[in-house]
This record gives sequence, C-alpha cells and structure tokens, in this order.
Amino acid sequence: MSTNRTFTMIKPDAVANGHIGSILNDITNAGFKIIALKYTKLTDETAGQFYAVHAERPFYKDLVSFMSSGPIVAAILEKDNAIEDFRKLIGATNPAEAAEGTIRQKYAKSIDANAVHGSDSDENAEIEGNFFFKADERF
Ligand code: RTP
Ligand code: MG
Repeated sequence: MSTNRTFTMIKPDAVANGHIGSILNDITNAGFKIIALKYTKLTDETAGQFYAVHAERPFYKDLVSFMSSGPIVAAILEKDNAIEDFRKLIGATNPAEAAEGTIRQKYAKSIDANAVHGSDSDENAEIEGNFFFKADERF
C-alpha cells in the first residue's frame, strides 16, 4: 500500500465562503500534487457511508447533515509523508486550536464547519479515495 497519498475534501462551509481557490493554492504550494479532483455533493446517505467509522460518536448526525448541506471538492493528493504532512497543513480539528497559518486556522469557523477533511491513515486514504474516484479519473 502506498504511503505517499492522502485524500481531502474541501467541506461545504469553505466552498460556500469562496475558499476553493485559496485552499487548493495552499495545498499545491505546500508541495502536494493533485492526482484526482472532483466538485460534487454528498447526499445524507453517501455522507453517512463516508463517515460510517464515526457512526457511534455523538456528533455523527450533525456531521452527516453538515457534509451533505452543500457541494464539496474531493481530491487525492500525492507527496512524501502525505498523511502526516497534510494533517499538519490543515491544523487541529477545532480551528480555535489550529496553529497559525494552517488551513483550518485561516478558513474555518468552528469544529463542525472546519473547512477541510484529511485522511488519518494510509488505509483510510485508500478507502476514501476509492469512494470518490475510479481508476480512469486519476492522473
Ligand atoms: P476530518 O476527519 O474531517 O479530517 O477531521 P479530523 O480527523 O480532524 O476529526 P475526526 O475526529 O475524524 O472527526 C470528523 C469530523 O467530525 C467533527 N467533530 N466534531 N463536536 C466534536 O467534538 C467533534 N469532533 C469531531 C469535525 O467536524 C471533524 O472534522
Ligand atoms: Mg478524521
């Protein structure tokens, strides 16, 4: 399994607030190569499937309804040490705790509407990328 890829979504809040371009710019400036890219919208059902790992958590229902509330941008990204470096680039889950200069510190307003998703492991990056992209959609 590759260790140099991660999966991201620009979440509905960041899309609605006009940050798609700025966030993709930050991502490419940080050295990530875009392997796949899609502007789409999750339904309640597909958001529920994507976040099934959190099904038992208290915030699951709100998370699913937020993630299906508007369009998102999904992408597979490539870079050495992608998982760890990308999570460093986006900052802490709660933007109030995110380090200066991170994507969540710059563009997110709350722990629920926190601008971006980043995979937490190689295994999940593979699963999440496969959720959105077929082989012929990767370059
Ligand atoms: P993500 O998966 O979206 O990249 O975020 P993450 O790894 O930093 O956080 P995770 O624990 O995977 O949680 C997924 C999303 O659920 C919301 N959340 N709310 N109210 C809460 O305590 C809480 N904890 C998590 C966040 O929007 C988080 O991004
Ligand atoms: Mg997570």
